[in-house]
Amino acid sequence: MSDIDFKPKLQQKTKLQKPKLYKVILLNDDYTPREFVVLILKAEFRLDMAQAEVVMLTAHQKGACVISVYPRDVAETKATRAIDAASELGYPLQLAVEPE
Ligand code: TYC
Repeated sequence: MSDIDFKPKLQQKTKLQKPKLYKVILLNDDYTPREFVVLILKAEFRLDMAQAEVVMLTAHQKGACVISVYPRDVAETKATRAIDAASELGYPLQLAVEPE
């Protein structure tokens, strides 16, 4: 008789966790030019012109607008890059990252 064990192994019980998603939120201010906000939304967050204008105007009128959701490291990197690009030009643009 063969020594090979064909019995099924114990089922793995550990369930894979769904990766948590984080919102990147655009915050309004009185100084950053609208055109620059639209530019950042297109370049960093890959929004098209129409989406970028809606998000920018919503933040402008309501104070804040969710841009999109991402895994934590992507959300933080994108928010930081947007803030840094604005800051280099002297604009006070701020973005927040929050769990979904
Ligand atoms: N409120 C700015 C202005 O009137 C434009 C602006 C919109 C700035 C959205 C930030 O998240 C923002 N120039």
